[in-house]
Amino acid sequence: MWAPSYDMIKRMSSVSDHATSDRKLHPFQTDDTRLRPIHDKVMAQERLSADDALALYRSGDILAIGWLANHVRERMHGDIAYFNVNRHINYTNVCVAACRLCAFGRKKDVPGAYTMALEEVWNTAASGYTEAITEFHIVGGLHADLPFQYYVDLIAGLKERFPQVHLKAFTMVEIAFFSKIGKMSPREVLIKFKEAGLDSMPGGGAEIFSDRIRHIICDHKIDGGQWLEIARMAHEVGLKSNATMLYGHVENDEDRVDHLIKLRALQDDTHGFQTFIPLAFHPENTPLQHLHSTTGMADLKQIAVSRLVLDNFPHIKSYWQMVTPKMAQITLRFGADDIDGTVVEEKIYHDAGATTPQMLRRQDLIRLITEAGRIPFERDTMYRPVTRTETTVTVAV
Ligand code: V47
Repeated sequence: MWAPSYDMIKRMSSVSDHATSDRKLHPFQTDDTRLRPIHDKVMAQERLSADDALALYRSGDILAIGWLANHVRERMHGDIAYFNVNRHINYTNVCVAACRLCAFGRKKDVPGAYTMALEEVWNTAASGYTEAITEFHIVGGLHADLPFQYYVDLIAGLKERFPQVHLKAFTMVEIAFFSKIGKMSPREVLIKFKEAGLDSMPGGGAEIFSDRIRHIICDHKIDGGQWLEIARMAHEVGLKSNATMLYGHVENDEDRVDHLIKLRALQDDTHGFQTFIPLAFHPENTPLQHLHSTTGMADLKQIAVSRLVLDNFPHIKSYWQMVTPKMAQITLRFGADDIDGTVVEEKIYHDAGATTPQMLRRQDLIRLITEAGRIPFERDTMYRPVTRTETTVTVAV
């Protein structure tokens, strides 16, 4: 995987007025004695335990936790903050699963249900943004009637029409579903998609691995063990993926710790995860709409704890659509090194009441990052640098 060298990070840091890499580390301060041994481990680059993770969740000293996460983030990435120019495509919202966490899925034939013909997928891919896109992020509902070939053609057709664009498509949950429809193993499905042009996979559908919580929020989805098993297979067949965690609903601290530790263990085995993305639950228009939205404190802490516990994940993404652009900007000082991309069209959170804009322009992302005192780094999906001139876009390989 391409990654900026330490020298490159230093060089880039020294060209920004806002960047702060050369400053002296200000001292760690806390009045929470539970954080002292965690500080010592972080400085010694020792792995944090599940108990350490619990202590972090239970501490109110957000500035001390942020200090620690920021220290690790700067050790890994200096002042660089990544973003990309991408477009989301949700090919259908028809879904057999009826998850309580979701406001996006619809039963077939109800008002608002849609399924794109392949021609519409091509048109959507080409619409809505003037700058060259480097990634399509493609996910959809679990549609009982679409044939397996639809998905193969969708990938192959996009690759043929947009050969320069990286195709990051289908969650582990979709792969499990397609394997039933196509009557083949998940591994065979992954290989078929890879042959058709699939480049990597997004991190969705992981939710929270705990069975107790999955029964409440998404009882028709594959279980946590199956999600991890399919992620392992994807990595084994040579597909990188992301991982997510949905937080801020009915889970507790232990459930979140369990989720992070399971991801970390799989990553030790495969090194196939690129980025971890904590997703703040949006309750509106879901069967769980009596729950509250997450608070700023919970969002900041989740990013920071993720950075500290997932020591083997290269990147922690603060998805601006989820936590708002303003909060995503602040998280760049609390452990996040990536704020995702232009997105262009977002349906999953907007159906669940998100009030964020549908898209940000490349310039907006750059401004958010620069004003956070970080160095904007346009990446492709594999974190390689993207350079643009007036007429071309080039990815360094
Ligand atoms: O899996 C669904 C979540 C996920 C709601 O890999 C909800 O780069 C909050 O995975 N409130 C899909 N969350 C989005 C996703 C993602 C997004 C951006 C980047 C990447 C990446 C992945 O959204 C679902 C589910 O966990 N979700 N409904 C809701 N009401």
